Amino acid sequence: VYKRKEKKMTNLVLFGPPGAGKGTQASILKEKYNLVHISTGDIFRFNIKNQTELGLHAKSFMDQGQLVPDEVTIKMLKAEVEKNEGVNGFIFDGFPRTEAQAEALASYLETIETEISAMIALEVDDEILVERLLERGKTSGRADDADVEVIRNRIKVYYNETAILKNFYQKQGKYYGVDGVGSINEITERLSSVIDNLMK
Ligand code: B4P
Repeated sequence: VYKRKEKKMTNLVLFGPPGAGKGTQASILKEKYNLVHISTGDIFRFNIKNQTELGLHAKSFMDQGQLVPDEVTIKMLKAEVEKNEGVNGFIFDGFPRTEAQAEALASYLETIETEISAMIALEVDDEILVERLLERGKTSGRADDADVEVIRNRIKVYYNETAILKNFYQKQGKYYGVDGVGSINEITERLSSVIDNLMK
């Protein structure tokens, strides 16, 4: 059984299309607020690098810009949360990405007597996303950043399967949209003003 901290946890979903800056901001915010950063994309890439069974399975989807199947992703996410008992809270980056993932996350957090505090979405226009990802593709070695068709497919998958999660959290009064265009510092400031209010 997961041992939760006595104090109320702060659990954030950092949301937005591919290339919106979720990973970039989560790395900064985890230090600033002492939260544990869980990036499903990073965990998949770690497994691909180490050629685990999970990695080989995930790679076939990721290289095409498709989502990895929910059952695999949900199981992996729970295991990751369980590794981190007694923490102040989590920043979920790249998860949930489907309604099934959002529902599974809510039920799971309920079993450990906590919940999502807020979904904070980075809003960035598609053309800027494509530019950022192609730029990263020059050095990242990521197959899913190298090809403009794969990038467009990732954005399409986002609108078809992931964007709907805005409603899921909005209905619960937990949705906050933030302008994701500007310098990395400016965006950290925008996100921080939402988080500071939540933590008051
Ligand atoms: P992710 O790893 O989540 O990748 P992402 O969408 O590219 O990320 P992000 O928004 O974090 O971008 P970043 O900050 O790096 O997913 C990759 C794949 O994994 C998915 O396509 C899917 O196949 C699979 N996957 C992951 N989670 C899954 C799930 N839950 N279910 C199923 N499948 C899943 O920023 C991008 C670039 O922009 C960087 O180069 C950065 O330097 C730059 N940048 C950031 N902020 C900037 C700014 N303010 N100005 C200019 N550039 C900026």
